[in-house]
Amino acid sequence: MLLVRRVKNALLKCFHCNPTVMSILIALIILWMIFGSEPEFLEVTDNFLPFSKMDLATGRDRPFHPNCVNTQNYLLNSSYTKQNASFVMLTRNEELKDVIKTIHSIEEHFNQWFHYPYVFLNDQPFEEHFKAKVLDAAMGAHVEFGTIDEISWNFPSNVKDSFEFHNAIENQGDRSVLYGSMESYHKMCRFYSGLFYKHPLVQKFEWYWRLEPDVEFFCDITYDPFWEMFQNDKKYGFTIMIPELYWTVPNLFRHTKSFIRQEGVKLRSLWKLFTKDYDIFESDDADLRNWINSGVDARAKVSEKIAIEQLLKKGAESRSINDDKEGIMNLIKRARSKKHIVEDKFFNEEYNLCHFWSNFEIAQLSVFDNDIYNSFFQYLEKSGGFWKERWGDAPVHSLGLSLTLDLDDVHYFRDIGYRHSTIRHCPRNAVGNEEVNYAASDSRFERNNIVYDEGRDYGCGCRCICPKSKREIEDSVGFCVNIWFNLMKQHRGQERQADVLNGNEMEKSIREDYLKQFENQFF
Ligand SMILES: Nc1nc2c(ncn2[C@@H]2O[C@H](COP(=O)(O)OP(=O)(O)OP(=O)(O)O)[C@@H](O)[C@H]2O)c(=O)[nH]1
Ligand SMILES: *[C@@H]1O[C@H](CO)[C@@H](O)[C@H](O)[C@H]1NC(C)=O
Ligand SMILES: *[C@@H]1O[C@H](CO)[C@@H](O)[C@H](O)[C@H]1NC(C)=O
Ligand SMILES: [Mg+2]
Repeated sequence: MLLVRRVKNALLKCFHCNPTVMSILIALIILWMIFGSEPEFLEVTDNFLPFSKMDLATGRDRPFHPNCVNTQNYLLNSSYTKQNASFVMLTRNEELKDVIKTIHSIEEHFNQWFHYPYVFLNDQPFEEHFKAKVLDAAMGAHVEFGTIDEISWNFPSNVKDSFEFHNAIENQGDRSVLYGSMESYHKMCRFYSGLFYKHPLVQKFEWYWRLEPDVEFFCDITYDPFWEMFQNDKKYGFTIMIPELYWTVPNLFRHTKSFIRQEGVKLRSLWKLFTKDYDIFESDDADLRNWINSGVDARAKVSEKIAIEQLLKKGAESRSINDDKEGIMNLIKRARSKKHIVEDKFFNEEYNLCHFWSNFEIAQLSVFDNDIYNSFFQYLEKSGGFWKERWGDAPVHSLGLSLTLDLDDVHYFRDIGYRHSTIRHCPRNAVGNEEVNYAASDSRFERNNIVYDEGRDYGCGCRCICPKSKREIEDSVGFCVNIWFNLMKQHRGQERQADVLNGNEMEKSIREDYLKQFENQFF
């Protein structure tokens, strides 16, 4: 409430108002702060329906099957071929309980029918007890346990013993960057960013499905996602896409752009998903030039400037500010707003912070194990961002993938209900999904008297049981899904160019309108 007090003091100084007017104003300001301001990424959509109730299927990407599949028949289809694939999980001995939870969930909802093998990786050797319990839970699926060598796990020796290294990690703790002060977390992100796919046990396969301890699957996956991806020319699949916390990656995009320039990389259409096209705003006002990124921003920001300008002018003339709530609101809004990532605004591009949430991934190893991605990782490693900042493997993967993949190479597994930590995606069931019988492969997976959520329009889930308590990520942080959907609705290659806006003209016309509106009030 410091802000309120500051505004109040400022107002008292500027305008000699009486306390009643002041109280009303303060009350309005508080109401506005509670109801009027949602962080940008929480705005769901300007569409009428929440995303979770919309049909997001497009000609370019849709769930592989609109409904549950009869898995017994599916497996008998003579064209079906089991893929060269495995699950991959990095974990620690002490996470055994959570590892078992994950295995139970994926076995029950998918692997009881498909029997894909597992690869477990650790920077320490796995204990015998851990191995025995995991083998038991995996129900006969093949399991491999691997240790990660020191070179792959640790930072290079010239880095890891340096003062700068320890200082940087400590400093991120002081600044409360999420997980920034945990050295092991930095190692984990670096390993997943550029090294997991080099591990000899992972290299034995063409495809992988990444798992983590304590994740949960809510729906049955009654077909083979590897096979369907192969059949449909998809190379990378995700189930949750969200924006990254800005302070974990302030320089990631800048380094990515330098890499692109240095190597002369030809960007692919997936790049569009992660970069904000913004319009070029030409104006004599340097502040406006820095604040404005698009035509949509422009009108709002210019109006805001004019409202503030008029407010201050009236203050100077000692007139009543009673009728100028708009000016006050704008003054506060400007004081509260965060500057855009100006450093990243070169070549008309800015990272929108969206990324595929990489704790779930189904992909071909070659999307990472190729010359471009490998040298991208080496370049990032040299920049020091894995320790100077706390780059997550998710934004690194996403930006790196867009150097080699097109939008059409990526698949949204919207039908896979999934939870990791407190974030979850759970689709509405497909209409008629209960008509396809569930057939357990083993008595451990028998189900009795389970009532599944009713099928709904545009539902794509198979026998999902969605927890009621938590919010659907498509609706609570739908900003990235919206960008995905809008791109996938377009035809291949149909891309928008930056517009050049005449800021001075716009300002002049908005000012005229604004003044006219006041004249109308007075007469
Ligand atoms: N072997 C090993 N595995 C690790 C280490 N740090 C993280 N991991 C694994 O890497 C994955 C992600 O790490 P977490 O620390 O859980 O990160 P997170 O899931 O983003 O964060 P939480 O929401 O706090 O769980 C998990 O599968 C961990 O088991 C480590 O030092 N050694
Ligand atoms: C077998 O699979 C092919 C390709 O996936 C599909 O086109 C065909 O309809 C399937 N056949 C049956 C009987 O389901
Ligand atoms: C699976 O893929 C790996 C990596 O490409 C290869 O070395 C291996 O021979 C393949 N295995 C099978 C059974 O095709
Ligand atoms: Mg975790």
